[in-house]
Amino acid sequence: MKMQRRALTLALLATPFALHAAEPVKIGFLVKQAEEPWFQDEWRFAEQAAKDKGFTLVKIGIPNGEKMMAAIDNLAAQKAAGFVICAPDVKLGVAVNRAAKRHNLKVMSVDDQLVDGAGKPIADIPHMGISGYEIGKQVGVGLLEEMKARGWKLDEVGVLRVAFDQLPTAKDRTMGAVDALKAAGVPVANIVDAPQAKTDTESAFNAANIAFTKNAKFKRWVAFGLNDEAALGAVRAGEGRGIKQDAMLAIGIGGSQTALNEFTKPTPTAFYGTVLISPKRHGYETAVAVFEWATQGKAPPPVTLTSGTLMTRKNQAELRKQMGL
Ligand code: FCA
Repeated sequence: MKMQRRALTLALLATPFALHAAEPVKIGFLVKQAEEPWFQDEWRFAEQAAKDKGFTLVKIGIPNGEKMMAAIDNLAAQKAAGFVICAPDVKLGVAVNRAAKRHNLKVMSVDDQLVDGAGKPIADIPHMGISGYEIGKQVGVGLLEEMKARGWKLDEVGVLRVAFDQLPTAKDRTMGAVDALKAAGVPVANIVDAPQAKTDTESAFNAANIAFTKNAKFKRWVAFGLNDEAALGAVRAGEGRGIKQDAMLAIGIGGSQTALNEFTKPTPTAFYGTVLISPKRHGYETAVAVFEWATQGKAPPPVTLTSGTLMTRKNQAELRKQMGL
């Protein structure tokens, strides 16, 4: 009797372990723009998390709503336990939440917080993003300092805001920069909005070109947008019109390869700096959070906002090292 019970106990103990060993937990990581270096970096750190914690990461690019829904179904078919998502449109929030619940998948958003039909953040989807407004202010302050160093008069400089206002974090970021510039005395009349159709370099380039054409009276410019690609598009558009490094200054947000490529060019371009944010935290921590939520029932905090630091050619190597990048 005693022996039998012991055998039974051993068998019970062994079963879950055997199942676990045979099939590692799968966690999805869905991003809207897989070709963008920032998202490549997030994936890289999420892979690191998967290796460290012993789960399998399933990476899927979701450039539109249709691909996004197909990806969620695909994860369910693969028996994934949950996923991290940066959706192609934050207004798809309700659809994401419904699909996740239907398939019993844990879901957490990264970078872009999902909203409901009324534009309100969906409270039961945990989120990790950047503190957009604060980081935007850092962009503005960085521009002000360099304008001062160059002896530019605030009222003679055009301010190009590459805008993507349908994405709340993009609006927060760029308005933070605008507010910092306004607070320092930049005239409101000098601020030019350049709405971009998508959040990539080409769209920013097109938007900036139109804005430069319409505002030829400004001989000097500062520019920014929601990310490095937006700032870079403005820089390239300026170069095309003869507004070069001595007449233009741009600061991006990100600090991934898009920015590093500019910094390693032998001659400085108008891409003066970027606010470095952490793809390591966003990739690694969100993947671990969903894994632990699915396997241990430990729900992630509702909202985590990460900070940034101004990075230029001068401090890039040191700063990236400090952040473990
Ligand atoms: C958004 C942007 C990305 C990146 C990320 C942190 O998703 O589109 O470029 O800045 O936030």
